Amino acid sequence: MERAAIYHISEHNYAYAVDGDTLAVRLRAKKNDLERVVVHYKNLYDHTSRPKELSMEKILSDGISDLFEARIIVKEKRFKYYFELFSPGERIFYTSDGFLESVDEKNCFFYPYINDDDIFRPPSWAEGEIIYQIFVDRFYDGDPSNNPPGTIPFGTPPGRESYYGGDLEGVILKLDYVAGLGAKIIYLNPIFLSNSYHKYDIVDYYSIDGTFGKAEDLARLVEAAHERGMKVVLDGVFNHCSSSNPLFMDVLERQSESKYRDWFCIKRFPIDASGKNYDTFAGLVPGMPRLNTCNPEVIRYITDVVLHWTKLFKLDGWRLDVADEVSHSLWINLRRELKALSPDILLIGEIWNHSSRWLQGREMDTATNYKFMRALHEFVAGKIEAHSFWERVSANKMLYRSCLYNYLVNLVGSHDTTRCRTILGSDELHVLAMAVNLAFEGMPLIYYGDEVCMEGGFDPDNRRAMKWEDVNSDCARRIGELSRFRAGSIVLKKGSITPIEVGRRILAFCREFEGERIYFVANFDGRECVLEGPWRDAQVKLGEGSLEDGRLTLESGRYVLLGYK
Ligand code: ARE
Repeated sequence: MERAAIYHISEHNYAYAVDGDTLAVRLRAKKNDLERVVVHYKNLYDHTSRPKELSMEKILSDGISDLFEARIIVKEKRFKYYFELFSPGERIFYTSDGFLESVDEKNCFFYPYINDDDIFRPPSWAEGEIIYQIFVDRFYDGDPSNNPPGTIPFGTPPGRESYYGGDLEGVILKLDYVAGLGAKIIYLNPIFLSNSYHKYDIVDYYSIDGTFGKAEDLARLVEAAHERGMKVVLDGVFNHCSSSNPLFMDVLERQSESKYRDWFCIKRFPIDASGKNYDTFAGLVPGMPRLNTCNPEVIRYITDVVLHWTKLFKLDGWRLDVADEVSHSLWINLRRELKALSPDILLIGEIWNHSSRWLQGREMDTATNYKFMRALHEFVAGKIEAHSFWERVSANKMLYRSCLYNYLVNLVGSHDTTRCRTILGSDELHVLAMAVNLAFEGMPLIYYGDEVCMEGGFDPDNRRAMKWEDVNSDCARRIGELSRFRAGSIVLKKGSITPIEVGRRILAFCREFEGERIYFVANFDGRECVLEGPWRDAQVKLGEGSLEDGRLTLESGRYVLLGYK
């Protein structure tokens, strides 16, 4: 037994409350080292009865380790527990005092008490649902009267400060199109008053930018979305504001005499708008002075902004910009007050790397899963094979609580990345990548235009105006039929996922929910494949494969969904 590889700690993602009396416990070990893991557990204050025991399930395996999980129930909500590990020819107890041949109660791990606010549940309405991301200026110009001077026509290549006239009225007019994709959630890039086209530098948090419309337009948009059973998520940019925001302008004018001097990250005075002596977004953009999100006054101000818009328009969620640089104290306060107002609101953190620090139940409900995007792009581009893709996915999942697996926001691209279609180089590969995401566990995000195979290089070219002329293309048809299927499938939205390794360039997995199974198989192999798998007596539900005597014939560049009844 490789004891040095054995790991458990009674907190974070290794011991977490899943219900008032139910604790999930996890143990990590070297891959294939342990034959069995048993957890012995009982009420912390029970000093007489024998502990209960439960075999732990191996839930994940990456290239080097296995992760075991079990859910133990103690009605008194107070837990003490230890593990019994079995490998060929060896059995040992693993306790808070290390490896022991025999266990005394004082050696146990302890989880003293499950308080209600220890239980972390993202809002159930969002589980597995499709998010459609709209960069408003580039989507549809529903009201030309609000177009700023110099607005350019759709189809013109974007510059660094281009305006196309897209607006909230345009989103309203295209709601049926978005609903037709099966998207439950509409995520709008920033819409508050800003001097830039992208509006990630807010001048006034209490005004809708006039080039997008008025507050009543947002009200109509939310109402129209709700009438279609859809939800609206706004983009909250609170890590920084614009250097033209009156809050910062006051500091520029009054310097250290300003009452807002501690609302920003000022290194020393004097400061000037060139970025001298103050911190900014990424430390690189003078026009985006960083807010001091540890300051209680800033926390109050931002929390009030979010409460204001949420209450006014019955918003369903917020995507929180640069979430990993804003203080935890701000997010903790914001979640507490926002969930008190609207318990089912969805909080999505924009985080590009490992994000479980923000997913402990006191801050975000979920986060962008760019690690999934990178693994998928590398697989599709042939840089890694299927086995490595699954190892990357599993290693990433080990960092998160199981309750998050159908909530992580999986994406093939966004307004911050080169378009997926451009990275992968062909409609065929792009459609397959979109199909993988739409069949995968998690909340699949469709960045506007990706569903019609739009191209685009790095920012700003990845924000070209929507190509409405392509919405009836073959690419759009194939992606649309799968997104609609997913939207109607409880298995794809709420099911588990199990990799099926049937080829180096084949991505295949089983989705299962309450006994119902759907298999997804995508052929990236460059040639037709005939594949044997666990789908023996299934039928083709969607896609372009054929199944005979359990053998699946799938052309290269095609995917298939297999299922029963
Ligand atoms: C644009 C150009 C820049 C140029 C700048 C000049 O992209 O190259 O220097 O203009 O002004 C917004 C606009 C961008 C604009 C940017 C700065 O949308 O067009 O840049 O403001 O003015 C990191 C952050 C992540 C952030 C990305 C961009 O962690 O939060 O960088 N994403 C959000 C929004 C952006 C927005 C901002 C933040 C600023 O989604 O749209 O940009 O509010 C690795 C790192 C990540 C890093 C990622 C991308 O993966 O691990 O941390 O993300 O690369 O750089």
